[in-house]
Amino acid sequence: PGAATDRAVATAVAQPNIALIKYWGKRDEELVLPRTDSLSMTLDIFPTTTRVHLDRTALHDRVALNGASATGEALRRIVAFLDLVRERSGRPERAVVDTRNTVPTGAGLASSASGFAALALAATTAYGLDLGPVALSRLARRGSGSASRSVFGGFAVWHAGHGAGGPDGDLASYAEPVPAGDLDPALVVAVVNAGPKDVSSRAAMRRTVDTSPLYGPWAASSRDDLAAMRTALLRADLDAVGEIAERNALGMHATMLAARPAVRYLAPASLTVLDAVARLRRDGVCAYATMDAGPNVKVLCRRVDAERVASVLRGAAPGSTVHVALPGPGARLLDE
Ligand code: 2P0
Repeated sequence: PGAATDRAVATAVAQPNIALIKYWGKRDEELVLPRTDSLSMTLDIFPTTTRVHLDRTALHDRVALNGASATGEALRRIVAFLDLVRERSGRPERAVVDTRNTVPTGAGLASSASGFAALALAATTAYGLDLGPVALSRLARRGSGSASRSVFGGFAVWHAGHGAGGPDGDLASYAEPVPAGDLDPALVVAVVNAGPKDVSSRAAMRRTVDTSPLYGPWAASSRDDLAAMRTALLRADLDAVGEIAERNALGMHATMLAARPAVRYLAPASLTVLDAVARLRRDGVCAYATMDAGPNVKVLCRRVDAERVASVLRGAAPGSTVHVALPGPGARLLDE
């Protein structure tokens, strides 16, 4: 162990990503292997900052989320992730984790993506592992699937990989940057409700895969959407990017609505925002919506139109909070 390893402390920052081609459905729950490839844009807003330090004398990990002790499922997932890092590093120490989100947790705003990307980088560094970005992405995936993409800035594709599970499945499933042309996009985030969701995305995607007759057709069309999306990104054709993203997201929500019982994240205010986006398009503005496991709506548009789009959305859904995001950086370390 060198000096860096002996320090046994690290702080990392990561930002959420919003998928333009969605991840919805696992083929292996334990390894977090998805059924389809997905593609996202990492945002420049809502950072999560996570500090990990090793405590040689502690018998248990201690985790603070926004200053409060983590308990239950949140604690269990973080400890399970630290166990993976301990196994790989061969260091048995327990850790003290302090993580701060600037985004509402569990509201479909990708807090688990920024959270596990930041934790993966801080924890591997504190435990003396020096993983490259692809290996880091593969590890972050084990915490939360979408975290694999927040390791990278800009646009990233997460490969579903191949194989049912096991070491081969694990090795082949990671994210990497996607080549894009000269796009100048913004994502306008309309937070219509910042409260936590009733059904976790983990449970909702399981129910969708198990019971929705629309799941198979959506997964098949999502493969075509991904190929078309790669072409649209290379051509920097924002209208095509938006059109593909919107149909992929609404298709994903259709699979959930057809699940038994249905999972419905769309709220009345979500539909109001979707109507406003359709009106913007009729007025000649390039604007397309995407939605995740929550009622909030994210609108892809040109950077020059972002303030106009934001003010239209504020007017359409007066109770909402609207943020403008640009493509942001991947996970990085802060100086201690
Ligand atoms: C996505 N979502 O691609 C999709 C679209 C929500 C809707 O990734 O079970 O928190 O931890 O792997 O990553 C949310 O799912 O789920 C998500 P787990 P995760 O962004």
